[in-house]
Amino acid sequence: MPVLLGLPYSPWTERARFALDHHRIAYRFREHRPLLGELALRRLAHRAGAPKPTVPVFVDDGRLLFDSCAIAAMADRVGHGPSLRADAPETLALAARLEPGLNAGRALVSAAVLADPEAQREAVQPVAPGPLAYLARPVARVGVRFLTRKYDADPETLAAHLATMRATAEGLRAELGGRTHLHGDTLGFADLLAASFLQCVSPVDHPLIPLGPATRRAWRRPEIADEFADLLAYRDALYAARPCA
Ligand SMILES: N[C@@H](CCC(=O)N[C@@H](CS)C(=O)NCC(=O)O)C(=O)O
Repeated sequence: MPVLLGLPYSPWTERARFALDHHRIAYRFREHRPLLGELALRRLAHRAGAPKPTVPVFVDDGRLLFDSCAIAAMADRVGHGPSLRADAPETLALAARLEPGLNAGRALVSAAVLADPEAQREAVQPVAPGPLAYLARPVARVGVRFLTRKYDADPETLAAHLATMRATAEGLRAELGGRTHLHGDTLGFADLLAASFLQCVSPVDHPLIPLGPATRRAWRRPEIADEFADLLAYRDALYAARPCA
């Protein structure tokens, strides 16, 4: 069976997963561990000629797909049900427009986790359960610092990141124009791209993306969450209809 290697809480992983589930493609989810899994991820990226060792990675019979948009486009080709138009030029253009907003979101989530010992405890809980999680908090800090370096997320520029997020959300609002879907009348990968960005504005409440209370706080940007409540409602409606594998 194909494997999706990813981070359950990562918006890039989740949008690929949503597309696979939409098309009812069977796969096994394997969790990537930042830092610990870096070497294995680099080896896979090297084998695939991928520009960066990132997740999600879809592994099917030795064939590797290293990008959420590529995974969604593959799902469109081989899956069941209506196409998400993942490789339509307007979808790819939106992905490029949203990426700076997502990167800014990742930088702000990382900064929030670094500032919150409880969020660090929740981050290491799966590998160090119970009281051990308190002792293992430095591991979470090392992991988050590793990711901030890897993605060049400079914590000195938090205000600029917030401005990038606000501008991205404003662009999205204009493009959505109060409708239920971005491009056309049906769900498209464009909507899943939007949802992935909005995850960093305020996280969705869905059983597939379980977040502890402190982690949930770290993912919410109180400075802009209320301002974009309309976009969050649009996102929540997409998730109310999200198929689960
Ligand atoms: N263009 C890629 C970007 C994926 C990406 O940035 N992934 C990050 C998500 S935080 C990642 O792999 N982080 C974990 C790591 O680097 O170990 C996609 O859409 O799949």
